[in-house]
Amino acid sequence: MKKILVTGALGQIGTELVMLLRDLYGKDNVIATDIRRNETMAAVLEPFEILDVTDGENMYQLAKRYKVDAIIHLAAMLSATAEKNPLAAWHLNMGGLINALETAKELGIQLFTPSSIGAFGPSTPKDKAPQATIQRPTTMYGVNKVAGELLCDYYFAKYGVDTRGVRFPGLISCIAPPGGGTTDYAVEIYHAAIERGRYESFIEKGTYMDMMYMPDALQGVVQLMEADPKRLKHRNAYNIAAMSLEPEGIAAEIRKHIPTFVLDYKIDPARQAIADSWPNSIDDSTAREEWGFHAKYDLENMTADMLKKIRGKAK
Ligand code: AKB
Repeated sequence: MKKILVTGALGQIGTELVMLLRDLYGKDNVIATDIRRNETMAAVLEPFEILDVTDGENMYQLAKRYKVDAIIHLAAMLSATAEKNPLAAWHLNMGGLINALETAKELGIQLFTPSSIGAFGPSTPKDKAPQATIQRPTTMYGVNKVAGELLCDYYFAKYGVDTRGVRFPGLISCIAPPGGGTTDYAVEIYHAAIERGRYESFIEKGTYMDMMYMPDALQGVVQLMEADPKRLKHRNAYNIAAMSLEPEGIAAEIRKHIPTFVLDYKIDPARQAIADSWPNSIDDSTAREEWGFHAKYDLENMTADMLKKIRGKAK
C-alpha cells in the first residue's frame, strides 16, 4: 500500500485531503504534518508530526523514518498574504518546495505540489487561458508558482523525480477555512449567508475567477498521483477547471435557498488588483486528455451542498 507524507495538513486542502487519502490508503499510511498542532485537528489526523517545511533535514528524516513513497507538499503562503510579506513568501514557498524536491530526489519518491491560477498574469489570455501560454504574473505568489512549476519540471528532467502538479482555481469548502487568498470571498459568502443573511464582498462585482468545489479538487490530486506516467506530457502543472464565478452569480444562486440574502461591497484594492491580474477562466482540456480529469460540481450543486453542510455544522 502506498505511504504518503502530507505537508500543510491542517490547511484548507490538507485537512480534507488527509481524510480522503486515509479512506483510500489506510490511516497509518498517511502521515499528516504541519508547522504547529491544532489540538482538535491534529488528534483527528493522527499520525501527525510537527514539520516546518523550511527545515529540510527534518523533512528528509521524517520521510525516511516513515518510509513514504510520496510527498504531497501543500504548505505555502497564499496570494494576498504573500503580497503583504513578499520576502517571507519567497522563503516559505520556494524554501519549502526545494526541500520537498531534494527529499524526493534523495529517497527516489513521488512528489505532488499544487500550482495555481495565480501562475498567470495580465498578459495571459483572459478567457480559457490555455495549458501552455504566457506566464508573467505580477504577484510574489505568482512568481513563486511559476518558479515552482519550472523547478518541478527540472527535477523530473534532470533527476527523474516523479513530480506532478495542477493549477488549482480558487477552492471552495466548508471544513477548514482558507487563509490569506484572493478567492477567499467565495468561501466566506456561504458562511455569512447562513450566519447573518448578508455579506460584504472585498472583490468587485463582475470580477470573474475560476473556482472549484473541494471534492473535485481532491479527486483531481488522487487521480493525477495514480495516473499512468507514460500518458503525462505536461506534469507541472495541469490546468484544472470547474466554473468561472463572480460575486453576483454566487449571490443569485444563494438566493434560490435564502431569498432575503443581501450582498454588499467593500472593495479591498490590494486583493482586487490581484484578482484583476488573473484570468477569468482557464482551459483544462489537457488534463482531461492526459489523465481524464472531470469536475462533477457546478455552481448549482456546489451551492446546495455548501449550504446544507454549513447548516448541519451550525446545529
Ligand atoms: C489564492 O487566492 O491565493 C488561492 C489561489 C487561487 O491560489 N486560493
